[in-house]
Amino acid sequence: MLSASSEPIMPTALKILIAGGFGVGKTTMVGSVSEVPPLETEERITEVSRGIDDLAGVEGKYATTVAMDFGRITVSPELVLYLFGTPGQDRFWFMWDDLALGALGAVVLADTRR
Ligand SMILES: Nc1nc2c(ncn2[C@@H]2O[C@H](COP(=O)(O)OP(=O)(O)OP(=O)(O)O)[C@@H](O)[C@H]2O)c(=O)[nH]1
Ligand SMILES: [Mg+2]
Repeated sequence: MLSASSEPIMPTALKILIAGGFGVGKTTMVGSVSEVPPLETEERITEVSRGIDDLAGVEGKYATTVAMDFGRITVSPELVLYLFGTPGQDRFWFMWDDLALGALGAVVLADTRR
């Protein structure tokens, strides 16, 4: 992309965190709004998670994020949003601090059915 003076436009990049508890739809949201195929780190939920991760209300969910989600939205030639989705399981919450570093803001999802 070139500006009126033929100078290349370097867009301002803003980091937005997509956070929320287990299974609220963070990965689904990043994948839905991203203009590029999202980076996903989904692994199958196994029997070992029974009694630890509460699937009540999302019984069809078969995978969970084990690191992060990533997507991109170009708002204008001057502005690009980078979306970082957190893992939702309690045991991965320590990663939220690092994922939030440098973020301008966050979207916190809640599943009102649960
Ligand atoms: N009813 C309803 N279900 C949804 C919607 N979006 C996603 N889901 C379902 O809700 C579940 C959410 O799954 P994910 O997107 O993996 O949720 P997540 O927050 O990334 O989960 P973790 O990373 O494991 O914490 C899935 O079973 C989806 O099919 C929605 O808009 N409405
Ligand atoms: Mg996820």
